Amino acid sequence: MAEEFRTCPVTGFKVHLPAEKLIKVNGVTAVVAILIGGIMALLVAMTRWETIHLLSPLDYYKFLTLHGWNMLGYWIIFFEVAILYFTAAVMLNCRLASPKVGWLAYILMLSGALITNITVLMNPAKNAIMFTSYVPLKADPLYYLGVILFAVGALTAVLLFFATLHIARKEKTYKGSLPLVVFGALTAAILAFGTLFFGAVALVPTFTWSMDLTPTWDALVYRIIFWAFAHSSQQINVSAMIAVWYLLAFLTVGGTTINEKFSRLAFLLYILFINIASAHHILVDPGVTPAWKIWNTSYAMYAAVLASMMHAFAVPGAIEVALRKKGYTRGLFEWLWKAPWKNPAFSALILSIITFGFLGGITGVLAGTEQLNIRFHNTLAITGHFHGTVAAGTTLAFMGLTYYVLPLIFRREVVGQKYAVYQPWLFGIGVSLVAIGMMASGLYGVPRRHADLTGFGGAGFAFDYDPTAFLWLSIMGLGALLAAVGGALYVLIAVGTLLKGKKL
Ligand code: HEM
Ligand SMILES: [Cu+2]
Repeated sequence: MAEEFRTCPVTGFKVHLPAEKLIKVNGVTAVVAILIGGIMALLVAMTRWETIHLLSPLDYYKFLTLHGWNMLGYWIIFFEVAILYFTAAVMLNCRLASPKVGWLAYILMLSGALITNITVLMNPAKNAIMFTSYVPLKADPLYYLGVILFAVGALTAVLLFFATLHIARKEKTYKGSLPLVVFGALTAAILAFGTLFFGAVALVPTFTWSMDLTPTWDALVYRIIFWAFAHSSQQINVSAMIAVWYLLAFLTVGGTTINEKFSRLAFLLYILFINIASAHHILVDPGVTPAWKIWNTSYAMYAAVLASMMHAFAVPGAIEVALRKKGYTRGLFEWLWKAPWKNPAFSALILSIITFGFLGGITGVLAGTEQLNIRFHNTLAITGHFHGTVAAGTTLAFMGLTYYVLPLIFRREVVGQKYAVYQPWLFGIGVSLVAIGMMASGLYGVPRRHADLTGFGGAGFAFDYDPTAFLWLSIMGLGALLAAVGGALYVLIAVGTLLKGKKL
């Protein structure tokens, strides 16, 4: 079956053509999802910007639900499936275990995504319950069915990744131990496996309850199980993002980690500790004891945070060593000034590291502390935190990788390179302002998920905000406009390259 492969002239990888097709289709779907999610982002942000206050409450909740699902669900996970196939098949010169199963996974995920999107659009009054789907909010059964189909599809893709690794090992398609990037993807896949198990425990009974087949959930128990699923799923994103950091350090400047064991140990810490740290989501819930919460969000959480800090040394270290080897050795920082800043993949990588660490990471450690959590809980500050981690960090890393996927997998020259140079900066600075504006206004008491900040929907009570809160909301709004330009540029460049890029 030699005709099923081609050899990449740049990297020398043996590329399995059916795997390549699946990487393409999952990647394109991810870009469509970020387009939809991005339009919704702008609408929602223009509503939270109090001076503009664009949407009615119903439209706000409709678009907020769709923004959450299309960004955190579909953009991120379709892209991750493409990464899994790329690491297991392409990077190991192996055939994908079963392309048919890959297509099945894709069809399940796509139909699930469409079903959930359509149920929210058609009947927002009932179905705009946001992706946390907290009981006793009860959507139409189709909403949950869509979520379950999507999750089963993602699980199928993860199993296909494992099967492909098994073949690669059996047929000895690579030498030595698993490359670090593949090891990172494997970490993500292992976490995904456990995560999707808890996803099933949370959502299948909710689905049967929505059809009145089973009794109601205890809301407290639901939240505990839901977060065992939804927090761990963020850890998949972190692991995948960091695998991409190592990959981009190599692709952009030829950097490899100074100490393989150190980096592998850091991935291992995620597997061991990150799942327990989910308790930061239930710190204000009654039901679990303070002692357990404090143990969990202190010791267990710090073991996981340590892992991120190890990577945060290893990746810039790899970049520095590689650039010094190229001769940039003057002073402490010549390597940094002479780095390939015009390469959008490089600037996206650096912005991803900075935003993830400084905006997302630090605020996460603060908000996840028992004693401080009450200041953050259900305020816009939480939304600010995860726009630092996943909206800025993970998204920027995936955007950066796209600039290599286009020539290497789609085999087309990237169009609009002149604009591509600015794309990560526009998006990165924009989302950073969004995150900072959200965090600051949240600490002045601005709630998250609220369309009517001052009137509270006529609920009959008032809250006097410090006027500074509104200033920060404006900064969030201006950041949203900037991020929208950067996001639109990304979609334009990606789609433009697919349609018009010169064939390589
Ligand atoms: C153009 C860039 C973006 C802007 C301007 C933006 C803006 C917003 C705003 C204003 C909210 C509503 C907060 C509230 O009212 O409670 C929100 C929520 C959210 N955003 Fe974004 N966002 C952007 C990108 C992203 C990305 C890339 C992701 C994920 C990868 C993401 C994930 C989420 C999630 C999960 C929520 C919470 C939804 C909920 O509460 O159910 N956003 N975003
Ligand atoms: Cu969490």
